[in-house]
Amino acid sequence: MAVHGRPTGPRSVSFLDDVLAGLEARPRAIPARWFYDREGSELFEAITQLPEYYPTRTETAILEHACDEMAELVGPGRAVVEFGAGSATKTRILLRCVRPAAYVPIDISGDFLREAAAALAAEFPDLSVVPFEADFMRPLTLPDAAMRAPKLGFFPGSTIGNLEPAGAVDLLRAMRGSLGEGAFLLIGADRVKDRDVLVRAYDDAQGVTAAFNMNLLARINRELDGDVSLDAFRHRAVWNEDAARIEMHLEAVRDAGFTVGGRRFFVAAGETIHTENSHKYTPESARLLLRAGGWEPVRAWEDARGWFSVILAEA
Ligand code: AVJ
Repeated sequence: MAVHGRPTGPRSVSFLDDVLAGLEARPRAIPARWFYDREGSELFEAITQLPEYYPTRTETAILEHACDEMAELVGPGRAVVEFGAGSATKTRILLRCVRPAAYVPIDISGDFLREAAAALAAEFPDLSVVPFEADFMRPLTLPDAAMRAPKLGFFPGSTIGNLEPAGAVDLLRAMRGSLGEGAFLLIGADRVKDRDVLVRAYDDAQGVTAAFNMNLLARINRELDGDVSLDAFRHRAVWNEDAARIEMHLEAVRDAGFTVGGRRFFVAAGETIHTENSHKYTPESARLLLRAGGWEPVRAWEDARGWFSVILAEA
């Protein structure tokens, strides 16, 4: 499989733009953020329950285990700013320990965000919950209500791993800018480990991850007036050793011609559409990445197998 980067430049705003540009590019690649429509979010939720998908349960256990120590290191009265609002269980663990003054979940999906925020506000009556609908991949100004307290950024799930190093550094710097002086960042980083463990986590026996990947094609058909034959493609998960990342691709099992948004495309048998990178880190590479992004690591926690880590860093 080719090793490649994506051209940099302004982030396109629409699903259609990203799909058309991605199908035209060589190698073909569509940004992973488009996985998460309602079906995709449900499939991801199912992935987190799979026996092979260790990250969610491992990170949750680390948080449960280290939460009091984390709270002690960051101190009381902070505003917890979560980048993404999809980690209900982990958020609750953190909020119970840290007892912050405010909780600011940031997500581009406003409906989901407001639902999640309302549920949390009901459970934590003393907490000021301030949902903020925004694309956190861009620099942002936090809502006034959260501006007074010092911040604790929370970015679990190793979602940082979806970005290539340059993009990850940009995001960390943007977070540093929005969280301000004296901020902490608590971030999940999945570890480099045995290749078979990694591949199985992204190519499970029940085919849930395959369905998650294939849903991107189904979504293209649903939303972009596409006529892609789903049976012309199959899910592939490969470990790219040089880049230290799992790549997901949709591979054409036969020549496939289709129309999307009125444009005609042809994918030859064996060609792939690259749909996701999930970078994995060593303790050293994670530290280096954080420092390049303007954050000084303070402490790191890991599970007994060293499969996942949660790192606390300081602005
Ligand atoms: C939500 C980006 C952390 O990379 O492990 C799970 C997404 N993709 N299975 C990951 C995902 C395939 C997940 N992140």
